[in-house]
Amino acid sequence: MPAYTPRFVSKLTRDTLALILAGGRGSRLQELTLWRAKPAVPFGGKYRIIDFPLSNCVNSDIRQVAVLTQYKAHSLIRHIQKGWGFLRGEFSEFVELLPAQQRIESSWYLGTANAVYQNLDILRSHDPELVLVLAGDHVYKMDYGPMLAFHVEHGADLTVGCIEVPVAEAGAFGVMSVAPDRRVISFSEKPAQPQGLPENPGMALASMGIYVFSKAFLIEQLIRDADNPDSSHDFGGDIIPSVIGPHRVFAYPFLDAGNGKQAYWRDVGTVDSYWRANMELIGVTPELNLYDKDWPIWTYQEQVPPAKFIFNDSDRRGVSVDSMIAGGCIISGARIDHSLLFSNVRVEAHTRLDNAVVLPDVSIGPNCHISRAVIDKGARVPPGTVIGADPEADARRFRRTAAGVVLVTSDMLGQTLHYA
Ligand code: ADQ
Ligand code: ADP
Repeated sequence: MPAYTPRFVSKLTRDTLALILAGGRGSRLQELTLWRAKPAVPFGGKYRIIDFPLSNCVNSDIRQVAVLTQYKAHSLIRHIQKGWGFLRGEFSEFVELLPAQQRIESSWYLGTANAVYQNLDILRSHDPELVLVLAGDHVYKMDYGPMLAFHVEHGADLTVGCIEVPVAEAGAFGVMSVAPDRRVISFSEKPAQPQGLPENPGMALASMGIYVFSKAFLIEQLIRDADNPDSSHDFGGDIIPSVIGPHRVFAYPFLDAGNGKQAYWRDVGTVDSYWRANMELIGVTPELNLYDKDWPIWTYQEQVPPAKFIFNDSDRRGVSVDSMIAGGCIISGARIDHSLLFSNVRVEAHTRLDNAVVLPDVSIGPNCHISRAVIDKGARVPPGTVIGADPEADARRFRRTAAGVVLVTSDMLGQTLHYA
């Protein structure tokens, strides 16, 4: 790849508007997205998923960002308003919220392309050179600068970020094939029979759902698509397939800058993948390093006191091993193994947790044993609750996945207060 002067890339990032699509429900996350949009789902002990693409923008020096919201956006909007107001308006930096129901057609966004189309006036008024369209619901660390540079270097109209995924999983993605110069020659959205790569038939080239458009080209395509009565107004389903061939569409491979291998990228679209991605963070050297000072993940978190452990002499509990425990937690005479506790979690005496992901503001009473579970925000787990020992009992009261992860929400515990 050619070497870019820093000024070349920094000029591109300065002239880029990022649009983060954050309107999808993410229904495969089940009750985790009953009261909140998927981008607002808590992740990694103190973040929400949207913090990852937002941090990627800021760390890539893209500081003109609009977030398009729709489904159950209340907690998402509140999080962004509280946590992402630090950009400097006087330098034309902003994170702007664009809720669906306030836009021109006074209707909800249809597909992803329609969401952008409804904001054409805002796009025009910012007048960027390039538009970076991102999904608000993926967990990854990515410097978008090299992708913008790739777009310009290749004289592209549209550049699609891509990764390799096993063919067996590729049906959930847009799947492409590319020429040796990385020009996209075919693209099918969620194909029933995805094509493997010629050099590696077990893997397919999948779209990450992130796109760089030249602004004029994007506007032209959105207007054309809006006039098409047969379109579902979706980038992956409609716009991209229709521009391959007549226009210059390229695939940008998302590789780790350090070792050139496939970089960390997670959809966390199901309860199982959500639980697993959180569990991975506890490992000694997880693929997603949250402690990387070069790529901080920004967020909003209320001011809370340090985590506190109260040792109980009678059964030697009040300890936490192989775990991540956020601020504000109080572990009083309980034992926590290989678990991730978000902020303000209370765990009482003689309780044991292992392989648990516990979202903020949960309280767990005494004498509980909880294993392989996700406990949703604000849940109050009554004394003596056992989760993870009897699959049938778990499935009756809670949601138990095929892989045996149990999701517990306050609704399932009969509590009427929801915490988004
Ligand atoms: P999907 O995973 O199906 O496919 P989609 O439902 O189109 O993704 O959502 C993309 C993003 O837009 C998400 O962040 C979602 O929250 C948001 N979104 C969805 N509908 C919206 C709306 N009406 N208004 C605002 N935001 C909305 C896409 C691509 C595939 C690609 C995968 C990668 O279509 O080609 O492979 O992403 O995950
Ligand atoms: P919090 O207690 O975390 O401040 P809010 O009361 O602000 O939560 O609600 C956050 C989100 O959850 C909102 O989007 C709201 O629509 C949804 N929500 C909470 N409780 C209910 C309810 N009883 N009925 C419908 N929606 C609810």
